Amino acid sequence: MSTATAQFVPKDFKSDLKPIWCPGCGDFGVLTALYRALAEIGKPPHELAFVSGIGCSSRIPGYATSYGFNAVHGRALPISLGVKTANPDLTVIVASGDGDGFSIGGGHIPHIIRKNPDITFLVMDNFIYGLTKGQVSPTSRKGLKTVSTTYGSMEEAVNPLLYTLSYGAKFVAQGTPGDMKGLTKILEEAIRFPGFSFVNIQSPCVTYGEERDMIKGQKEVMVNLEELNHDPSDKFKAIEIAHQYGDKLHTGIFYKDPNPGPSYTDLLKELQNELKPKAVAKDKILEMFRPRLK
Ligand SMILES: Cc1ncc(C[n+]2csc(CCOP(=O)(O)OP(=O)(O)O)c2C)c(N)n1
Ligand code: SF4
Ligand SMILES: [Mg+2]
Repeated sequence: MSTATAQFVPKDFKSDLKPIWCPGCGDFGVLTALYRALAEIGKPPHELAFVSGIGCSSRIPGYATSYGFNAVHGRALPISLGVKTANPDLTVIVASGDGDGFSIGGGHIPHIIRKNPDITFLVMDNFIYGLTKGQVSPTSRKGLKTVSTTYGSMEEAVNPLLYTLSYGAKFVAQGTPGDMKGLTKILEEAIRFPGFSFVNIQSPCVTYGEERDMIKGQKEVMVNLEELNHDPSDKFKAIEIAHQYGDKLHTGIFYKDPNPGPSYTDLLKELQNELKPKAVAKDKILEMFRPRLK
């Protein structure tokens, strides 16, 4: 699937800023996989934009050589839509966390999915609020004791795979830095997908996470979807497998629409081209307002 050019190497996408994540944080692996995937894709850094919210995972735009916007908590998706609309030729990648993406930012998910812009949404799912020192997150398992749930969480966890699949996302995948080769391949395919793509990345928080979610624990429950002979065009099977989120760690592409059709970005371009001949020339715009200014 790769159309790699020899033009770029992973370090071309690395910024001069040194990550300040805790040693061993899963986000280091995610960042490396991203650099590798971007080198494979071969688009130059000035044609890329990273957008994020707030969280450890949301630091990614600072660590990439590209356009970047470290925005406010939970608002990466609408801001990324603005970026993509202003410049549809940019490859836009959103870096988010389980808190940023599914808690404060959760309300944006159904709407970005139904719009289907050509944007890639990456969630570093570590089942916890890392940056703010270990509070319960929407993907934390019921019963988890944290600084904010002293007696154990009493809520059911959000299932990011089921959530996005049932809202109609056309590309849904899951990866982990515990399988770097697999994660790089998934990221490459997600970025190349011509529409909204979502990748849930189980990226361990080594400081506040549970032992079972560290790479060693992940390996005990990791199942490769390709080895299961899962057909990524089978949405119903994808939904069935997604129910095992939290118990098993399935890696690979759950669902990829074989006929994705035009994205919101394509439709906007089409409309703009159609309206262009009727558009008022820039130097005539003031004339339109003058009668009202009198
Ligand atoms: C409006 C607002 N509310 C709360 C916060 C505090 N806050 C910053 S990051 C964060 C959660 C981060 O968790 P997650 O998105 O899972 O990222 P992680 O650090 O785990 O990668 C919270 C609650 C904030 N910055 N802004
Ligand atoms: S607190 Fe957790 S998520 Fe944040 S940098 Fe440290 S290990 Fe990573
Ligand atoms: Mg988190």
